[in-house]
Amino acid sequence: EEEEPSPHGFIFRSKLPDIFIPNHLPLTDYVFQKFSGDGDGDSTSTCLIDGATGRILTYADVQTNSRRIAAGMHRLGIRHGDVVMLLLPNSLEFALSFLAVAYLGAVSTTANPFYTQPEIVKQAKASAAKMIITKKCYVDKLTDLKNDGVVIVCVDDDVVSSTGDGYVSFTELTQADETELPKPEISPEDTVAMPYSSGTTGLPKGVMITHKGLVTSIAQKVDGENPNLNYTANDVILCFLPMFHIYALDALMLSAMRAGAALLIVPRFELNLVMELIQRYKVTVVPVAPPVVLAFVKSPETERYDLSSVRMMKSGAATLKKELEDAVRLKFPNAIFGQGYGMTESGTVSSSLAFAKNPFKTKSGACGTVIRNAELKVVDTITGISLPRNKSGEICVRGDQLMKGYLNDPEATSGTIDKDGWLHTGDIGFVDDDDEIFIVDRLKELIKFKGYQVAPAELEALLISHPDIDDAAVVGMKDEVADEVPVAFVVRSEGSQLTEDDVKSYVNKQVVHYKRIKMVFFIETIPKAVSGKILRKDLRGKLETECSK
Ligand code: 4UU
Repeated sequence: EEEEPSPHGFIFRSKLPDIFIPNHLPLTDYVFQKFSGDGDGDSTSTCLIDGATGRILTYADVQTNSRRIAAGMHRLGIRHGDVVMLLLPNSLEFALSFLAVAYLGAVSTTANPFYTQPEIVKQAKASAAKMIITKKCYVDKLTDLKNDGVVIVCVDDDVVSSTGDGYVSFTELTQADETELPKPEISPEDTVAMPYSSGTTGLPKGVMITHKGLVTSIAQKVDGENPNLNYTANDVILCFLPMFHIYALDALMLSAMRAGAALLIVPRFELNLVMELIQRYKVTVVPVAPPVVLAFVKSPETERYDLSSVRMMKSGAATLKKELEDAVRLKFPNAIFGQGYGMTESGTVSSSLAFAKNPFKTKSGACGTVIRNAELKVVDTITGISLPRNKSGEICVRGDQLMKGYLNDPEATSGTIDKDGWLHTGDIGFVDDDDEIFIVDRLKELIKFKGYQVAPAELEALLISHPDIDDAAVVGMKDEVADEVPVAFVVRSEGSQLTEDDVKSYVNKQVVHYKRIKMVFFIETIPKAVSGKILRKDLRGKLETECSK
């Protein structure tokens, strides 16, 4: 039976009813609402556990500490609207610093601490960061920024302040007096988080996520009588996914806090350590990305640990093969498994209703159902007309959870969010008869290595900067473990003897490990449309023929 589109076309909504979302509140007021005034939260309950040291912070501790840090940042000159870069691995300090910045009405720009110096400098300059919170082992990459007047704070430096080397100790912030914290007038439209993402095209850009956007995104998952993602005060949520990325920041850290759950923070994914922690802390929720699912499935050691406490396992950030999903279910017999699908620019787009308090039956391979208080449509990539169920097209999403825009880039913003408020994800998928979303392809140029973003344009710019390279293009090649790896097509300048190894070593030392080029193909010309756009489909096609040789 054919469905009739509304006058606005086919629009999909959650099966869960819309709820009231208090997105007029500043982020920290909303996140800790249960722990203020007549809220029913228990401030002595565990908020954060440091998996590395076993240190525990209660909800009261987290609020006090982050307000002190905010007062300390204020004393060092950070004001409403200023940008602070968090260059930290997953840690208590990451969480506290993020909240401190939010209390001030300032903006956290988050970055991978493994970034190379040029990658960090680019983001710090583009975002006009005034302060960087980091660890001593990374300060060598920050010398130029420090010389330019950026305040560098080290979380593991116990020497209090400016003892000659010019770095500030984090203890100077944590020992500040929280009664000195000013009460800035925070507007719901103020940016609070600014991760970098390349979106559908081009170089990484600052994604301006507002208080209203984040509050909405969190509420869409964990609020309401029947929350879509049923985190409770009894949950211990494992966090090894990187906190600088929107998935962990929004769907783990802040959502856990809103629900009053405990977040067990792990600096990085190490399978046996993670299983040991699950057993020791009786972890109930394990958010993962596909490569982690693969690690669990392949490990013969899962049986050595008691993983029976896990009741929920959610995968996101990249495509998960159905066979892998089916295989991991067997290893976590007490866990509901499902996916979430999201994007830096949009927060969570969809989440499995298997995680709802009153769950729905769901299918393996689905990425969930569109989040509540939002709209989703699937549009024909050529005509832009919205499509009915079971027809593939570009997924578009609308709602208060979307980013405000890209920093200083109105063109990229209007190329992503159209005049009617629809964000075009650059993902190809469809909605089935049960409202479940399936992602089948990617329209945008983004490459995802184990769920990490690799922007082809960034690597192409580096390649073209080589004197022996006339032109270049980078595309993703399918890979068993990483899902996709970046490979380059290179046009050598006339007479050049440049080798594959030359190209790789030139680029790879300038970028973080997952952006490293894995293969180089020398060609005569890069196929381009008349507009100058690289015809990536043609190159991917070439790859298939090259690799089957
Ligand atoms: C196939 O990866 C993310 C965000 C993930 C996320 C966020 C909140 C997951 C669950 C959640 O609750 O962001 P980015 O910006 O790094 O990458 C976005 C892109 C998507 O456009 C899509 O191409 O990553 C891909 N992607 C997925 N692909 C994300 N999730 C999925 C998925 N299946 N489940």
